[in-house]
Amino acid sequence: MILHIDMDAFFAAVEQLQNPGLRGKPVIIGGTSNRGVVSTASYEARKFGVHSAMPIFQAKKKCPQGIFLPVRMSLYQEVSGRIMAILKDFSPLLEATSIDEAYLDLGGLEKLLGSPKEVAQKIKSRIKQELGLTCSIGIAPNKFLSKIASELRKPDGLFILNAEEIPLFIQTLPIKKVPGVGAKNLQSLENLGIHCLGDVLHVPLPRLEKSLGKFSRRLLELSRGIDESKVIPYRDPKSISAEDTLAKDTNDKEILKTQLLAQSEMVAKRLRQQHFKGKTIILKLKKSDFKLLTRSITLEQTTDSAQIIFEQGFQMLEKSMYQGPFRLIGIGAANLYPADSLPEQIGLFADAKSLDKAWGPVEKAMDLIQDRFGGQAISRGCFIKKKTR
Ligand code: TTP
Ligand code: MG
Repeated sequence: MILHIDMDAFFAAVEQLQNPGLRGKPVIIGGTSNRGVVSTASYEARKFGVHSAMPIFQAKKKCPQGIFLPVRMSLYQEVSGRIMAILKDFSPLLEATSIDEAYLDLGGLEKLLGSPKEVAQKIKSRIKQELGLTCSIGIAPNKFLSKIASELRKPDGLFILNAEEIPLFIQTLPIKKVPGVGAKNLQSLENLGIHCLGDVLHVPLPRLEKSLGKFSRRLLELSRGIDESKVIPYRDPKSISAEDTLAKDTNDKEILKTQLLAQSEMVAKRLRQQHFKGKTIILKLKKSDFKLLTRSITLEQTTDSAQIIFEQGFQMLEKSMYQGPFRLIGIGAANLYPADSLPEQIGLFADAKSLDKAWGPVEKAMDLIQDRFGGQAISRGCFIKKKTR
C-alpha cells in the first residue's frame, strides 16, 4: 500500500499556528496588494468561495472580512522540513512531491508499525502533537489512487481504498479529479462522453488517441486501476526560483534592480540550504499585457552566490528594459548540481569564480547571522529604507 499525505490549507495553517489570534478566522495568504493571486486560504475563507490562484482583488470582494497576509516562504519551508523528518521516521521510502505533500511506501511496515490505518493514525497524531497541524491522508494500492484518496476527506481526513473497492471507485470517480486532466483535455474527454474515469473503458483506444494523443494510454491504465510508478525516495529539485508581482507596472530600473537583488538573495539562500549550485540563471519578466519573457544564461561555473545570480540577472534585465513596463519579475537557478560533489575547477574566465570566492564567505556569514538572530538581523545596505526626519 502507498500512503499519500497532504497538509491542510498549509501556508494559512502555519500562520494560524504562529498567531493564535488568526485561528478560526478567514485567513488568505498571497500578498496584501490587489495585484497578486491567492496562494491559499484557510478553510474558514474557503466558505466564501476564495481559493488558490484567484486574483487578490476578487478574493477581497468575496471575503471583505478576510485577513490578507504575505507569503513567508522560508517559514513554511522550515515547517515542511519538520513534517518530512517525522515521515522519515516511519519509512525511508519517502518521496516529497511538494512543500506540503509526500508519498510513503508502506510495503513491509505492517509487522513493525501496524496496519496501514494504524500507521496513518500515528502519523496524524505525531504531526498534530509535535507541530500543531492537521493533514489529510489517503492510502491505496498505488500512488495515483492514494493521491486522489487523500483529497476526499479534507481537512483532517483519512481515506483508505482497498484493492477490492477499486473498480467501483473508478467507475464513479469524476474524470477531472484524475492527475493530468486539465481544462484543455477535459473538454475533449467530455466530447467523448467521458465524465467518470470508468467511462474511459467504453471508448475504443483509437478514438481516445485521436483526441488525447499520448495521454490516452496512461488514462487507459489508470481506468483499469493500474499505476506502476514507484515511490522515489529523493528527487533533486530541477530549479529554484523566486518571483513577485510588482505593486504597479514599472519601467523603473532601480525598483526592478532592488527586487531582483532581494530575489537573488532568496534563491541563493535556498540553494545553500539545500546544498545545490546552479549553472543556468533564468530571468522571468511579465509585460503589462501579461506576455511572458524568459531569458537565460549558462555560466562557466556553478554558483550559489546571490551576487553572481543578481549580476547575471541584471545584465539580462538591462537588455530587456526596452520591452517594459513590467508587472512581474523573477529570477531562478536551474541546471543544479549537488554543491559538495563539485570538484574545484579553475575557470577559463576567472571573473565569476573570483566573485564567488569573494562573496561566498560574506553570504555564508550572513546565513549564520540570520539563522541565529533572524532574517532582519543583517541585510545589504540598499535594503535599509532611508530614514526620513
Ligand atoms: P495545496 O496542498 O494545493 O493547498 P493547501 O495545503 O493550502 O490546501 P489543501 O487543504 O486543499 O491541501 O498547496 C500547498 C501550498 O502550496 C498552499 O498552502 C500554498 C501553496 N500554493 C500556492 O502558492 N499556489 C497555488 O496555486 C497552490 C495550489 C498552492
Ligand atoms: Mg495541502
